[in-house]
Amino acid sequence: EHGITRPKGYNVSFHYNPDMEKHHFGMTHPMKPWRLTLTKSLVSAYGMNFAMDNYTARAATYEELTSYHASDYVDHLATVAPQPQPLDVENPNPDLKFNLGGSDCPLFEGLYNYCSLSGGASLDAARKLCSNQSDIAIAWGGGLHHAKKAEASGFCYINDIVLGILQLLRIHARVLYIDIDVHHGDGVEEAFFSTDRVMTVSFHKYDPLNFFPGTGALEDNGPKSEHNPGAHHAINVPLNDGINDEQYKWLFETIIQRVVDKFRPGAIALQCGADSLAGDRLGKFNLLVQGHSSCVEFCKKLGLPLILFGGGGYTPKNVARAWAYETAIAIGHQDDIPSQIPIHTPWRDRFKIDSLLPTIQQILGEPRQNRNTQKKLTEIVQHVTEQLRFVGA
Ligand code: ZLV
Ligand code: CA
Ligand code: ZN
Repeated sequence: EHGITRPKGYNVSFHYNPDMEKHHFGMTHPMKPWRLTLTKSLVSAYGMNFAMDNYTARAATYEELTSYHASDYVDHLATVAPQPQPLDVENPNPDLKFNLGGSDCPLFEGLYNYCSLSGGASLDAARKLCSNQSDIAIAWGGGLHHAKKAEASGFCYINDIVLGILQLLRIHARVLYIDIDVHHGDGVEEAFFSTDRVMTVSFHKYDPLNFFPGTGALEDNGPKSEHNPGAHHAINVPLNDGINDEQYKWLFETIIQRVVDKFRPGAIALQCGADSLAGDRLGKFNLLVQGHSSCVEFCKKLGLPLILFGGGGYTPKNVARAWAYETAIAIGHQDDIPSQIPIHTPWRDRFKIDSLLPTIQQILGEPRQNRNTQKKLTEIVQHVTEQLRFVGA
């Protein structure tokens, strides 16, 4: 007996397609679709599937993909031949059409299928919220926030988040987008740059010359022209290496509460990129699953329709822990699931440590130096508060 029961009068849907993991970006590429299998295996081992509606996501159609993306770009994605692996060492980034085929966005076998499955899951999740069949809809295979209208970028080809938000905008006057991936959510910010119906808030490491994508400064808040409705509707929270749970939770809750009070969204889209966790292969923060997931818990408590997307996350065992624990929060079982990874979990040995919520010492030994001062964090909150004076709903 697992004891994981369905929350009464509250519906959570889980949108996933196991075919996503059949796709490989290449041996040395940090993006590992297999992390989704590891996540699903942990979610199932805890018996969480008994407390949710589980859907095998379908592939998004051409018409759905072109509801945001340029048709010549989608046509190219659908027909382009996979490039030989590995890349030519002499010329790793040859003439890139739509930024495809370089080392960040390789052309692998089945790419179009992979993109359509990620988009299909996010669209299904958004539609479950629109039809009131779900209170929280989860799409861990989505969250690919760098993809542009006619260009691939940073491991992202199709912006499933934009597709999902466009669905939410059919029902809701205003949608709040929040992004806790360690990278700036530039693609989503750009898509809704000129509208006051979507407010975007990204928390990220900001180091323009050394960290991808280099955008997302505190002062970048949307179009500079006051006549453009999108002015003041982009919020950026630039951070340095080593931020901890306590600081992140304080920043997140202070900023999001003020944003919600002023903007009054009808729904929230939360990108839960797990590369902001301590021990990530690309990220350099000191967040534990507890700090990361406190963002999900806070958003849930706001009581608005909520869609949870995946995103980055390059140490699969940590990604699976975070997204499984965040699934537990969605169904309200975070306090009654065992703190040990269940013994029958497939690939249990991949987790290395038995605990679902390891300490910073277990993950890193010594935590990374924290380069965020309280003074800087206070300045950020002050700047955001000033921006919000221009936002009224
Ligand atoms: O987590 O990449 O730095 C959402 C997400 O936000 C770059 N790319 C660009 C700019 C110059 N290039 C470097 C090219 C690197 C190509 C291969 C790697 C291979 C091994 C290890 C690390 C990387 C890598 N690439 C690290 N950072 C990059 C970024 C892209 C980051 C995308 C984050 C995506 C899913
Ligand atoms: Ca972010
Ligand atoms: Zn990322």
